[in-house]
Amino acid sequence: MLFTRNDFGEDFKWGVSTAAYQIEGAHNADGKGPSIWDVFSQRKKKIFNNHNGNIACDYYHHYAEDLALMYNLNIPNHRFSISWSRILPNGIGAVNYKGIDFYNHVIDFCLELGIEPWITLYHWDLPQALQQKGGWTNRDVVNWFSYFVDCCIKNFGNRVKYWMVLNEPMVFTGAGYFLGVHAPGKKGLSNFLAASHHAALCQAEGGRIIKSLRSDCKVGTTFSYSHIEPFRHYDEKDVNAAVKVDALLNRMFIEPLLGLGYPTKDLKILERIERFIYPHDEKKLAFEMDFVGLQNYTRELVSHAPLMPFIRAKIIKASKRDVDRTVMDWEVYPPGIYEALKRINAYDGVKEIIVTENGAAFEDLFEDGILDDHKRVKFLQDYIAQVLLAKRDGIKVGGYFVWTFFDNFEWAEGYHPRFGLVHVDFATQRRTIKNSGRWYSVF
Ligand code: IFM
Repeated sequence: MLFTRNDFGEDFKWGVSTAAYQIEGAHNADGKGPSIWDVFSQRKKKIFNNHNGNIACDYYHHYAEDLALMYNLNIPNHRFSISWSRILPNGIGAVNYKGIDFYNHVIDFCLELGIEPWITLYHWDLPQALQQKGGWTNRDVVNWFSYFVDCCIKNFGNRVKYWMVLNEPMVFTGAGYFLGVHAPGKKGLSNFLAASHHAALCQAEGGRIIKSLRSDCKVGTTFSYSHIEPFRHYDEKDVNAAVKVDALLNRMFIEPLLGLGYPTKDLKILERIERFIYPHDEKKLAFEMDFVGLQNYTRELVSHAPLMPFIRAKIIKASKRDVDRTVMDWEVYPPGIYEALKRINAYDGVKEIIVTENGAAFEDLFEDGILDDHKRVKFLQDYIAQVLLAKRDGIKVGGYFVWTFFDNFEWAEGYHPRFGLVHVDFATQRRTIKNSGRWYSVF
């Protein structure tokens, strides 16, 4: 290994990321209302082996031991999300003070241990009560979300400095409202475009609300972002297909935020979003964030696909190519994170980039009580080396968070993919530090 944490400088933020539904469990405890994931995961055949997040890592009851473990692993920053329906069971209206207490305990204990809390406001678990009114496809979501943001900042903003508005809007709108493979399981272009426009409005409005209530907070929002290449560089059709997929997967949410509007020139079908746009929306979509969260795992190769509806392009899976890949069938491609950082850095208006997620799921095996996850160690070393290269090349990258602290509920894939630095035995809730966790704590 050719670097240590010191090479990144004292101000560089090292951390781990998690999300409420993936770890907390206690799905109906102490007045929590149901979220779209509570409901979706009860539907048959939606999730690998019909798993659900009812118990997950039971972090709701184990957070103190888990944060102590994080402290022992020398992890100074913890990114986590707030379950909207835990603090507002109906999405708006009455506050559940037991839910507020839970996050107060988590925040206070983090601070006591010297761990900086970084909060994501929305990591995919919309209150079911709001889904019954159309969820993200209903423009009222901008008001509902504003109410939630206001409630979070008023309760926690005095102790939490770092806030992220949304987690990967392209994934929750694409998988949840176009493909129907994530909650709430809706499909179709109209649902997707409506949900996307409202999410884009919320990402900017959320930023404005945070800053207006606490000008001392640092505000960002996160984007999934994969380096994209044509499958055959010499084939003009593949080159054009790659441009379209890049517009959809990488540019659709960051560009309106930066005041550039939706990338309709490179993906004509996006013009249909216009029917959800009201006068003056373009201005409302823009907001100057203090930082942008990059969530990068892989690169995508794209080929022309004349039969693919709307986009005429498809992603060639890693398993169809002769490349190293993870349990998610994502190619291991460390230079991709450098390319993603470089590209985001090139936008005017991006002040700082934090890698808010990067990591890998591999088959983890115990041998004599030791979990030697050498593939994950190498993955992290190779990706972090690229982050260092980017920093040395003048790219404004200010932090790196591993996805994720401990094995947890991986959405439609259930508990099968394990991304953690810490192994969780879901039958006993026993935590075991993997070699990657040991490495991350000392390098
Ligand atoms: O588990 C997810 C997380 O919730 C969002 N980003 C990608 C991770 C791995 O799939």
